[in-house]
Amino acid sequence: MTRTVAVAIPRGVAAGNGVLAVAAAVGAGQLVAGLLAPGSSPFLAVGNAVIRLAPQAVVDFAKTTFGTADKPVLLAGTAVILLLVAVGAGLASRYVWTPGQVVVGALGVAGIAAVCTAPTFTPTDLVAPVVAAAAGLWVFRTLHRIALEAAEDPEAPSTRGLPRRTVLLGATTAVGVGALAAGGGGVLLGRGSIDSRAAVTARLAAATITREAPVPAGVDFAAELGTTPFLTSNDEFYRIDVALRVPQLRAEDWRLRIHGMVDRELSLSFDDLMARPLVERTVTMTCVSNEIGGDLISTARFVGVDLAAVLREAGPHGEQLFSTSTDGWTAGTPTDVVLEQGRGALLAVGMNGEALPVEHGFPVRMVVPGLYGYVSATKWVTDIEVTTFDRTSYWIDRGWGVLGPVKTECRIDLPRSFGRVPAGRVTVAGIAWSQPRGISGVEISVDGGNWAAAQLAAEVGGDTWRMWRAVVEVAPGSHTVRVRATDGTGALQTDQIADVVPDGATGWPARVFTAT
Ligand SMILES: Nc1nc2c(c(=O)[nH]1)N[C@H]1C(S)=C(S)[C@@H](COP(=O)(O)O)O[C@H]1N2
Ligand SMILES: [Mo]
Repeated sequence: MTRTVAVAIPRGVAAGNGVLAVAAAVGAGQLVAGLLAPGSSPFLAVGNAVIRLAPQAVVDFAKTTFGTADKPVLLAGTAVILLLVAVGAGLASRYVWTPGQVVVGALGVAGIAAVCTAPTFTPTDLVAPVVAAAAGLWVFRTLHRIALEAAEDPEAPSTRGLPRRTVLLGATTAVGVGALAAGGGGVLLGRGSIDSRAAVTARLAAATITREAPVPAGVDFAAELGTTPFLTSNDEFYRIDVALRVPQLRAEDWRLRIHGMVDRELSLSFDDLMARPLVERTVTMTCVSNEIGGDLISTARFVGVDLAAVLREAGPHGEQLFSTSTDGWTAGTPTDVVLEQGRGALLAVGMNGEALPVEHGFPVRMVVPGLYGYVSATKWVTDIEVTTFDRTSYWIDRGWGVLGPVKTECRIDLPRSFGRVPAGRVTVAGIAWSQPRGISGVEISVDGGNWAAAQLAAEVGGDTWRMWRAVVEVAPGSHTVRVRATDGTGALQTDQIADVVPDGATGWPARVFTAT
């Protein structure tokens, strides 16, 4: 009786293939992320997702054990897990390539999922994890074929004429060197702005800043109800931009030119900006594309220079401030709004105690409370031309409204959409906003019944959102809760339903839930 023994790749080589395939994926992802957007690195995204999803106990353990090094330690932990999975993928494929390929593919999907679910996701962020997954799959498949051929007969010539063993050695070396070079290159590409950002963060920590009062207690119900926290962390802050490549600037190289219909042209360096009075302002930013119930709204403590003061020095005579970012994006802001007494527009350099994150406009962006971002919040801003409204900016050319004032709106966070809650006393909670007018009241109605006042959280100011909550009595069954807000001037939020195009959605939000 004859028996054919299947050829197996030696264990060490098989494990090495798994590691090299995953290294190639990580390296390629890092390189593309370095070129396009540092935040789209699939490795970092997986690491951040691990941190986001990790049980609180693990995060607390890391914090108390490693202090401020908790993040690098969690990332290193992610790397170790990745390494073990990679070894497993290689070992699973000693005979045929499929099992390992499935594991490498699953890692690729995890990378894509982690990038997509990052709060700062924009579609171009997809490029890096997709390239990473493709690189991993291709390298695994290729190395597997070469290794299997070499295992069959190491000395036999390959298609290229060299002994198969030599081809295997060459291929693994090439992949290893390539992965390291790509990964290292990717890290280096983002280095300039990363170093510059760290320097700005340090300068801000030492700078004299006119601070606002600390955020008072009772501004949100995050601790009790798990609802939206008053301040949004930089990682969680919504993000909108159209840049194919996130501009990676250095503060040292930055200049802002203010020109056009002005008495005196100004050209400011970053040092010029830092030499001016720095103020802190807590602002809720909103995107005009935020649907009813959407999450394109966040709040941060910005630090920067008063934009109106800078502008008055230039002596503006045109109705529009046409601002341009280094990526070519443009916005048009009404001059009178920026100059309005108490409006508080900023050339912002800091966000929640750090320099602006690269994705949020490092080193300098505009922030104008009360205007949607598309007409005011230019990131990576380097040019402001005072002009008329004849010149049209990026989103105006695409059919959006010219003025862009924020509309009074609210959102229901609790109960969760189509959530199930025990019948009886049910907590309804959410957010309302109407920058810069503020919120003076929120009412809720269950199943079309009377409107009842919700309890408002402590108020910070007109430029920020305000949290609200209410308790309602409901019988078992399906219910609809509806909410409406009143702004600081006493005007009730409109019930007219409007689409986000051209100047912001309106309508009273409703939510259906089931009491059991
Ligand atoms: N350079 C640049 N700045 C930009 C944009 C952009 O696409 N490019 N988008 C604007 C829009 S539409 C909004 S809502 C805000 C979002 O700012 P954020 O990404 O920091 O949340 O930035 C504004 N500034
Ligand atoms: Mo926006």
